[in-house]
Amino acid sequence: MRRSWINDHLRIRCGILQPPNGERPVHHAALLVLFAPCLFAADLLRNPSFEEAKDGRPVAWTTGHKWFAKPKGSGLAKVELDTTLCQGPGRSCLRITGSKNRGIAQQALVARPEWGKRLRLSGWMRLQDTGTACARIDVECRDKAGKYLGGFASLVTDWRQSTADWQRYEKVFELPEDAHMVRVHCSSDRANSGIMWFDNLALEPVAPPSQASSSRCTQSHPRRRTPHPPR
Ligand SMILES: [Ca+2]
Repeated sequence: MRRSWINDHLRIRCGILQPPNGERPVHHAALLVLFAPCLFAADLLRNPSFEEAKDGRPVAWTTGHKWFAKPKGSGLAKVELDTTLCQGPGRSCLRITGSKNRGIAQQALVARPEWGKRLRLSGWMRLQDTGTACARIDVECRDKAGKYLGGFASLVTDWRQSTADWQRYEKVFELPEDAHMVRVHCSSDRANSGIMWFDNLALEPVAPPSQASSSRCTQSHPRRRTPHPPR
């Protein structure tokens, strides 16, 4: 039934079917490209493309995590919205600008049974003059008691690239059984004085291996430890 509705919806969007309420069909193929992924994927993240802002800050993402400052006393890199460029459609992305320090933005989610245990993390990153520092997108989990369970997915840029255009990274991973709090970080992994950009993240449930038609894992380089607060 659902598949039939989706097929009809797409065919109306393409102008193949007439909509039942007399609404004019939309003929732009670009709209199909824009809307089709929304029909098949459910991003668990809020504001994954950094298009929602309040008081100039990205909605649903927190910054100012002083525990992340390294080296000690160096403060945090500036984490802000960049409205001068973005990856793909949209008008903004997340930017971390270092000043001999590193920075982080974080979003916390409470795990829900309907997600299942198999998830896909993906996102785009871009670099400018970051030296050997890497941009990262990480997932870490805690149980109900707040016990740290570890890092479970890390998307990391190549440390040999100091400047690089937008590149997409993706990894499929399993949530631990006791996962309750799931935190997603965008961060710079070490002190640098360059700029890192992040855009169009996604954290999506995927079917178990037996049902998945494709569950490729690419560009995953968990070279360094997932960042987490000192205990
Ligand atoms: Ca964006």
